[in-house]
Amino acid sequence: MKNSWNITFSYQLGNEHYDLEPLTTGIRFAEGVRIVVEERALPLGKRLLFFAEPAPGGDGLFAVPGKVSFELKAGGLSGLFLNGYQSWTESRERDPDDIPVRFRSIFSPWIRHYLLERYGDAFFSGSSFRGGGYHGYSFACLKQDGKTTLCAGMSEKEAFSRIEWIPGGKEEGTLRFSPELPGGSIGGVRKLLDLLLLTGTEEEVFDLWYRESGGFGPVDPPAPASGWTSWYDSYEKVTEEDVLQVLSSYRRIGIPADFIQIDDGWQESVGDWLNVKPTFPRGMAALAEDISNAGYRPGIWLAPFIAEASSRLLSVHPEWFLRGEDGALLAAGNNPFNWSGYSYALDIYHPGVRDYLRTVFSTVTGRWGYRLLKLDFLYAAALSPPVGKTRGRVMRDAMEFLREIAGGAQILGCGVPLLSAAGLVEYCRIGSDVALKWEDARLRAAGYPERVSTINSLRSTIGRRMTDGLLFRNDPDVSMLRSWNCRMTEREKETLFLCNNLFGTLLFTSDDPGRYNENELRLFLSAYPVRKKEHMEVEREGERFTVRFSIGMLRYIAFINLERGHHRFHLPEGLYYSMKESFRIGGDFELAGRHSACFLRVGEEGYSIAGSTGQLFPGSDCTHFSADGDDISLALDPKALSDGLLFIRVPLTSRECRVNGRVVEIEEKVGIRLAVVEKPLSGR
Ligand code: 9PG
Repeated sequence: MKNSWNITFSYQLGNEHYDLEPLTTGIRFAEGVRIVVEERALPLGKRLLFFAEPAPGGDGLFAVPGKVSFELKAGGLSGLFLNGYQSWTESRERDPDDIPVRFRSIFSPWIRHYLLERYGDAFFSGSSFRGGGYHGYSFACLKQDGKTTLCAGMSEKEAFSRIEWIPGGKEEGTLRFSPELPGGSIGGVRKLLDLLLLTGTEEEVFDLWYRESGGFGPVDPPAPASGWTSWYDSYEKVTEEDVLQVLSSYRRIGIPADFIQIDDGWQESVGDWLNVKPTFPRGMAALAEDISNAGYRPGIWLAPFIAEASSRLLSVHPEWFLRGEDGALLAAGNNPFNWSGYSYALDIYHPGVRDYLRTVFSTVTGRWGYRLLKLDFLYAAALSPPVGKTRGRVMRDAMEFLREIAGGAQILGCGVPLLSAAGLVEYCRIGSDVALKWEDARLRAAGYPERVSTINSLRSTIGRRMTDGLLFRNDPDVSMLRSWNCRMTEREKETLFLCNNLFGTLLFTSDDPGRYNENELRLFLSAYPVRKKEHMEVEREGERFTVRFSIGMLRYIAFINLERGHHRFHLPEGLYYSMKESFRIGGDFELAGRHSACFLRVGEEGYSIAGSTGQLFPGSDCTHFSADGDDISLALDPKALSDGLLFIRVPLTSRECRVNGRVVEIEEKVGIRLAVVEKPLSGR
C-alpha cells in the first residue's frame, strides 16, 4: 500500500456547521470561505500548509470551533513512534497493531484521588477512561522498508498538534495530525496547519526538520555533560550534609563531572523559594560557593509554576493562581508522599507572578550563585489556557519567560512538552523518572503514561534519542549503580547505565561514588570521558534493540534486551572488544532478560585501536591516533579515569613498534597481532 494523504476541514458560519470533502493541493471556495492547500517540495519530501480566509462577498468572518486535520494513510509499517505530551509521557516505537491501554477505569477512584490525569494530556484531551487509543503530539515517525517517515509540526510554538494513530489492519492505518485551533472568529488569511512530511534515514529527516525550522530557538545545545543530583537517593529528605558528603567524594576521586545539583527538598514549601529549610543551616549561597570552589557548577531545583497547598504564597496571593470554571483553584497534582498534598498552578500572565519569579530567579542565580536551574512541573502553566490562546502558545510563552529571567544560568527543563522547550533550554528531560525498581506493577496496570518507573524511562530514552542535539541535549534521567537503597538487579542497573550513556547526553547519578565498592566504582568511571555518539542506527524487534554508532573514528555495536526473557543476538563477522568479555569474534550470542552489551568493532587492516580496558565504550579514551609505519602516536583524553591496557592492532608483518617514541612489544592474540600499551601513557 502506497502512502496517500488529504486534509479535512470543518468550520462554522453563524449557526451552520460545514464539513468539507477531503482536500489535496489547490485552492477551493466553499460556503463563506476560501481555502488553500500549498505543497512545497523539499529534498526528502514536502512541507504542507493550509490557509483559510473569509470568501469575498460574505460577511467577512467565520468561526473555527471546527477542526483541521491532515490524514496520512500508510501500509507496510514495521514500527510507529508518537511523541508523548510532556517529558514524562511514555514515548516509544511500537508495532502498528500494539495499542497501549491508558487509564483503566477500574483504577479510576485511585487515579482521581492522586489526580494522575493532570500530569499528562488526559485532563484535557478527553481520552481518559475511554480506551485512550494511541496518540501523541508534535512529531511522529513511521518505519517502512527500513526508512523513516517523519511527520512534524512546523508551528508548535503557536499551537500543539495532536497526532493519532487509527489502526486499519495489521500493518496499515491512518495517522491523523490535528493542530489546536485558536478559537474565536477569523477575519483575514490564517495559517491553520503547517507540517513536514519527510522520508529518509532517521538522521537525514531529523536534520532536515532542524534546518527547515531555522534551528528551534536562541540556545545552541552544549556538549555532553555529567553530574550528580540529590533526588534519587535522598529524595525530599536531602540535607546540606548529604550534598557536602557527595561533594567531598567527587573531589577525592577526582571525578571530572560538570554539575552538582540540589533537587526538591531544600525549600520550606514548593512555591516559597526564598524560604530555605533548616536542614540547609548555612543557606543556599554558602553551599553553591562550596560546589563552585570544588570545580563544579552548582545546580538547584525549582518548580516555578506551582505552589503547594501549605505554601505561604497561596495563602498570601490566592489571586495569582489559575482557577477552573467553578472558580476553584486548579490543582496540578496531589502528592502526599513528598509534599503536603495538592499543588496548584500559577497564572503565568499575572504581573504579580512574573515579578515574584523574577525576584526568585535573580536571587537564586545572582545572590546565591546557582548556574544550572532544573525547572520542573512546567506543564502546569498550560493547564487552562485563557480564552483566545492555544495551549501551545501559553506553554511557549511560559518557556520564553523562564529563559528571559534565567539570565546566563543554564536550564534543565522537566515535566514540559518538548517543542515548547526546544531551543530555550540547554537540557531537557525526555522520559519519566526512574524508580528504585524496574517497574511499578500497579501504576502500569492503571495505564499511567507518566509513571515513575525505570523501564518507562528507558523506553523514552531510546524512543526520543533523535531530539538530542536538535531541540536541546537529552536528559535521560539518572543511572544507579549502587548496592544500597536500590532494588534493581545488576543486569537492570547495567542496562540503565549503558542506555543512558548511549542515548543521553546529560549523565546524572544520585549515588555517592565514595560509597561504591570496587566493581561499582570501576563501572562508574568507565563512562569517562563522556563523548558524543554519532551516526546512530537503531533496529528494533519487539523490545530488543541492535544499535550501531560511532565515537570519532571508532565503530560500535550494542545490543539491548529490555524484555523479560533471554534472546539470541547476532554479531556480524569480524573481531570485537567489549569491557566485560575482552576480545570475541562475530557470531550468535545470548543475552539474558533486561541485559545489554556493547562492542567495539576492531578495524580490519593496518593499524587501529582494538580496545581498552575499563571503558564502557572501549577505545573511546583515546582521542588521537595516527601511525607512520611502526611509529604510532597516541593521546588519551585527560578525563579518562581508568588505568589498565590499550590495544592496538598492527599488521601481520610488524615485529616491533613505537608508541609516542617508546618501544612496545607485539603480542599474538586472538589470531591477530597487537601492541599492548599501559595506561596512563608515559611520554605524554
Ligand atoms: C522532585 C522530582 C524530581 C524528578 C522530577 C519530578 O506524580 N508524578 O507523576 C511525578 C512524576 C515525576 C516526578 C514527581 C511526580 O518527579 O522528574 O526528577 O525532580 O520531581 O519532586
